[in-house]
Amino acid sequence: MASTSVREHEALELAVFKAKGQGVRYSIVSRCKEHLSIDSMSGVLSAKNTLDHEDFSECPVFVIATKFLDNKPLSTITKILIKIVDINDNSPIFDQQLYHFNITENSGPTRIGDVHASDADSGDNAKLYYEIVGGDKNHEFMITENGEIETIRDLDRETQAEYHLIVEAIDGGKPRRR
Ligand SMILES: [Ca+2]
Ligand SMILES: [Ca+2]
Ligand SMILES: [Ca+2]
Repeated sequence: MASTSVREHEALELAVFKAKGQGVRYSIVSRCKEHLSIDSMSGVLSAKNTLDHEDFSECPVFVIATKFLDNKPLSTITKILIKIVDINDNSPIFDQQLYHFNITENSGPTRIGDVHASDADSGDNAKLYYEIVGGDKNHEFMITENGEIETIRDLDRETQAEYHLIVEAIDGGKPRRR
């Protein structure tokens, strides 16, 4: 099957279909039909900017060419596969806005809890990294690539009883989104 690719959300001419004969009209059948258009006269197939990789990563399209001979329709069908290339158009979103964790003082390096974000894109555009960007001025905490927050050393309740850490999730796209 012929195939072509297009970046999501980009209006673009994809292909031109030409069937033999006079007065041929073109139409398409596809599950992403509303995000495509075909010029019934010229056979030019285009993507609309609504084509969304997060809905369809690829999309088979049947192109039907029809002409009339003695008032009888004659049709021929050809197929093209449209691959929709992901762009980094979604930022990571945390499952919760606020996480609460408790920890006992003087417990040494300890895992205190997990945070988790998700990203609607694919591949590197959805690969997430976590960073503590605030609330840790004495560098007492770290976060792993899986979002596990750990203490690096003993915490002392009498010195500080509560921490408000700010964690950011960053994806691996270009440019990266947070
Ligand atoms: Ca999208
Ligand atoms: Ca992303
Ligand atoms: Ca995307």
